[in-house]
Amino acid sequence: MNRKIIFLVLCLLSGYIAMAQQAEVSPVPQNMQLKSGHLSLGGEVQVLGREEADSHAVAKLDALLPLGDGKNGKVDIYIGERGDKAVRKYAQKIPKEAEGYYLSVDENKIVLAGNDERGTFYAVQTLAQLLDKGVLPFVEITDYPVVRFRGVVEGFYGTPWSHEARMSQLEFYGRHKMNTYIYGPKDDPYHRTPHWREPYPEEEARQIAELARQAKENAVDFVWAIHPGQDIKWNDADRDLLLAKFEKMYRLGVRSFAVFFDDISGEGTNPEKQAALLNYIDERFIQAKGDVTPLIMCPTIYNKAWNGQLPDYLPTLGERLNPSIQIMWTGNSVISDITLEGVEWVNPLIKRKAYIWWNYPVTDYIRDRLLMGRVYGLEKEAGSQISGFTSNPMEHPEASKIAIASIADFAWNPQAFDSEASWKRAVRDVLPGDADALQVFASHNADLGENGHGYRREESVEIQPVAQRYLNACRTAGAGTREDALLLRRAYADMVEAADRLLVNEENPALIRELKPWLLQFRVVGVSGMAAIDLMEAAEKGDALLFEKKYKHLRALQKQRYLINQQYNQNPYHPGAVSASLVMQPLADSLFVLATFRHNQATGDTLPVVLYTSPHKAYSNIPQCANLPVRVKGNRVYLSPVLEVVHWLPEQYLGIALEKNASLGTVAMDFGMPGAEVWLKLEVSADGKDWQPLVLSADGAKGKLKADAAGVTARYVRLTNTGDDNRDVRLKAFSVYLNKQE
Ligand code: BEU
Repeated sequence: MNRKIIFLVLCLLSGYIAMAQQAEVSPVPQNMQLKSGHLSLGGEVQVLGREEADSHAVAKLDALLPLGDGKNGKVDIYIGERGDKAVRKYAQKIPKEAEGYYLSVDENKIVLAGNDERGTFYAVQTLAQLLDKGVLPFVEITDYPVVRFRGVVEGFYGTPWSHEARMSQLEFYGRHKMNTYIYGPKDDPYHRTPHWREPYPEEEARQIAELARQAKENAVDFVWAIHPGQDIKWNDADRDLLLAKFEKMYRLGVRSFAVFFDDISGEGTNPEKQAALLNYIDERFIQAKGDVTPLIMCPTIYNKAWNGQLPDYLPTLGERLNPSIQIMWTGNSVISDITLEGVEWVNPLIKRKAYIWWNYPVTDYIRDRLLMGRVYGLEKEAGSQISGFTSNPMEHPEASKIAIASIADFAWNPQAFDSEASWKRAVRDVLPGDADALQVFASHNADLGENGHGYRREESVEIQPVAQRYLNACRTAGAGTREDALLLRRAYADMVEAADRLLVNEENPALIRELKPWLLQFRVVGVSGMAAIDLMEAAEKGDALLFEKKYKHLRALQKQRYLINQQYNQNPYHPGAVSASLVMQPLADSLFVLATFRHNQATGDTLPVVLYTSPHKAYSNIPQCANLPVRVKGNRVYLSPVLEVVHWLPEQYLGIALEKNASLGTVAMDFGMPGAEVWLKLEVSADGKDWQPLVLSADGAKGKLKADAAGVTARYVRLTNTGDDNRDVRLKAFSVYLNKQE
């Protein structure tokens, strides 16, 4: 072969490879064959079938296409659903699965053929991803989703998403081939007790109608959920009020409905009554309307760990609920991975495939955190054994999109799901211009820290082995290697750079607003890390002047961290913003402690090594409460509240173990029920062995409790269920006020 020919072949090949690399489609199609060659859409484009095809798909297609100038020849686009005239010729190629589609691009035509309307819409979405500056690769795709219902359940406690955020989410779901958005924010009073029986005020009603329209345009079912269980009366009056509310929502344009019975106690938990009500709604409303999608319900026992509390509950639902009603399920526990073993356990009990309510990336039980890491812990094999997969997100809608995009990828094609690649693609999708900076931030803001559910995530994965090695070396040999110090310095510097860039990013202002407290904290951790390595090296060299300078800097940075925590994100549950808390922040703290200790030993100085963290622990043998973080605000030491109902068995106790004996003030508690002082006993102890009772009394009419512990010095404070009954309570508050004199 002469040189010219080789050069030509190489050019063609590299052009083809470049095109093939660009032709990345997410979710990954079931079958995609890229061919050599490409089609330029610069010329005249004729769309055939637009009258019969799904109107939303046609609208998206029109928005996509440049108007032809006739220069590049003619391209025909055939669009439509199975049976439509324009695509009849391709009937054999269209997959039979719901929402499936066939797409092909060749020299002079494009085929977008759906098995149904959503299929056509998704064919256009795929086309949009393939299209790069008016050029398409030659390709043939047959594609369909494995999980039937894919999307998001806005089901968290805390500030509900804004209307604008929801509008943006619905467009995002359409692009990512998600077909479901379930509206169920716990803090919307018209969704839940106390106002579920009442219609929405005018403005909220208008917004819901707008969301229903936006959902339709983006091929998403807008599912409106009601949460009546905490105060429902099992009578005709409440049943009719619930139906009347559904009817009102129907008139606003809602065509999909759900009823939630999660996190309730008392009468409402009765499975026979729940099933009877749901079947009634199903028959009289859902099926009777004719244009409403299958009813969805969230059970009271929504995870395997709770099955023992009411063993008849799930089989009763399985037996009695009409087969078309979907049953939601969070997995083996409230917050858990989704495994094949787990869904194979529940499916026979409920006599249908579970509809997953995945509690990720929700942060309502750890509100000082962001979960921006990669999505993992979803077993591919579970995909075909579930009917739906919805993600419960963070109250930060833009930041949640990173996890949501990966969940869309998993649910569409679990076998092809590549967690790492999907994560990086999602980061690029959310912030293309500063994706590298956001990737750095996301990789260090992923773990949940200690929490009541015990769920954890990997964080700072690439640098973690270096951090570990460096710290070990400092501990054992007094110093780490230069190479490791350099790698760590670079990683901390990357954090600072990423924070600086993101803080002034203007590409996605909504995202930056959400991230701001964590970006500020992230930056401080980055600077602290670099200063901590300097401090360690100063201690190693015995350079007292440099040590003192760096020590002061680190103390100032620790104070900044503390102040950000006191100033930003001041929710009443878990105030503040914690960042890079699994690897990078603990490394900076450990180096600070180690270096200061060494310096003090060598010089006889007594520089304090106190960190601004809570040294106190939960003290409980109730499984739901044993790992609760203990927080400090001023002189108040308190347990993180629990969102779920807490099942408190006789003789089980709940309390706080202080770091050391302290002089106490008052103890204040709230279990969301009156009369708890009758079956509870409050005690304090200095050593955890000898206990002294305190007088417990009701604090006002609302079920709060208090005890005066002035003059008592103790380390342990506990409350025990002294009755014979299991108690279902809400752990809203358990606070020990320390004596201000201390
Ligand atoms: C996540 O903290 C979370 C857990 C549950 N208590 C609630 N219900 C279900 O998971 C079914 C959910 O609303 C809440 O966001």
